[in-house]
Amino acid sequence: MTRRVQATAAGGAATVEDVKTPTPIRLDALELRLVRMDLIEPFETSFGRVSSRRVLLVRLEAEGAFGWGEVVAGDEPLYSYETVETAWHALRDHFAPALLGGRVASLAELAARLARFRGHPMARAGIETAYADLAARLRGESLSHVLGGVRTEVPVGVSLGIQATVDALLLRVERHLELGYRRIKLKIKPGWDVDPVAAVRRRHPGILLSVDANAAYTLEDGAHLLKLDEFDLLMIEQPLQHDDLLDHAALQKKLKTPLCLDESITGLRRAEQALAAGACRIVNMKTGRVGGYSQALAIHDLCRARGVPLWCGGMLESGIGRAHNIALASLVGFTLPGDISASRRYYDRDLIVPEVELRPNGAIAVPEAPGIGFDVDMDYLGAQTERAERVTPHA
Ligand code: OSB
Ligand code: MG
Repeated sequence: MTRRVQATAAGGAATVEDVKTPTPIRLDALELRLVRMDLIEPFETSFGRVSSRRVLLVRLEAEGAFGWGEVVAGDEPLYSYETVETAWHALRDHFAPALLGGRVASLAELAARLARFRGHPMARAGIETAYADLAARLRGESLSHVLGGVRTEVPVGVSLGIQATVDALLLRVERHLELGYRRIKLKIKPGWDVDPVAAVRRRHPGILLSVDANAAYTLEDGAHLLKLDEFDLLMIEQPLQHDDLLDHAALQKKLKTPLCLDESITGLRRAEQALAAGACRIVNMKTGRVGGYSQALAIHDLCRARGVPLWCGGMLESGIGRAHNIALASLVGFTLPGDISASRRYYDRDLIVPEVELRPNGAIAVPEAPGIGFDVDMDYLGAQTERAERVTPHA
């Protein structure tokens, strides 16, 4: 993996070839933890409703150092086919044995060791994110810096779930605008689309507003989706099937509003194909969905080279995944507000200290401390852990 970053925070020019540890390092152990996180209120999308979830955390140990990663898979295979259990299996039984006991010098080497395995992008990303945190800590640099980030704060928006009534939605839009969020994204599905969008747009004519269908429609609904063109939306995210490109391209031809793809962009090749086909004009980046930082950085560079707006999506992450998203969103190609909210948006208490906070200007500070830049609250983490296993090399 070779990549270029134009500017450093200091304003100079720098080239980031890869994410490297100072010297090749022996990977000693992988600790897996399933952690219970209760949401402040249920979050509903076109594919389901979640009020409590289990988060799979990965702690990679190497010669006395460690790094934290997060697997963004859910309890059920709804957003994608992965679950916390399939990721646990892939990590413990396949990825860890392929890595532990061996030395790696860079993210590219780590990715290469796993390249023969197919699929399981979220599990893969769990280990790549842990490695990047570890590498940054060993270098004594922030994760943002190691990834080639240039921003000191990242502008953010908020994703609002499907509500029982339009009034309940309007209340939540109001509340989050008051907090400073710079873009409102509404989850939509058949039966909850034009009316709530029209109501929010009527009440807030000037805001950045977008919608996300999580693949709830088909091209047959094209005429209905064209009605969304009148609301001056920033984008319509993943209206059609989760693995589709061509129907999205056909729909984009008829729509004025830019389409953004989330679920369909599963890696660099798919991103190239999506842009070549005209399937979207904006890309949502999720490190978990694309299989980790090696793919995420390559897609970032592609979008930047093509002038395609990019933003960082979210998956209801704990503070660990949230911290990774903040670091990634500090890269120059992330030109639109991300779905990276404050910890409080979803959780009463987070696994990190301090928790992620929103500035009144609707941005989140990019930490400067080494690695992800937050401490893990080991007491709370211990209290919330439902299962833990330390995987070491087979003798
Ligand atoms: O499609 O972006 C999505 C949450 C879970 C699964 C998929 C999505 C989402 C969100 C919430 O929209 C983003 C967040 O704030 O974490
Ligand atoms: Mg989405």
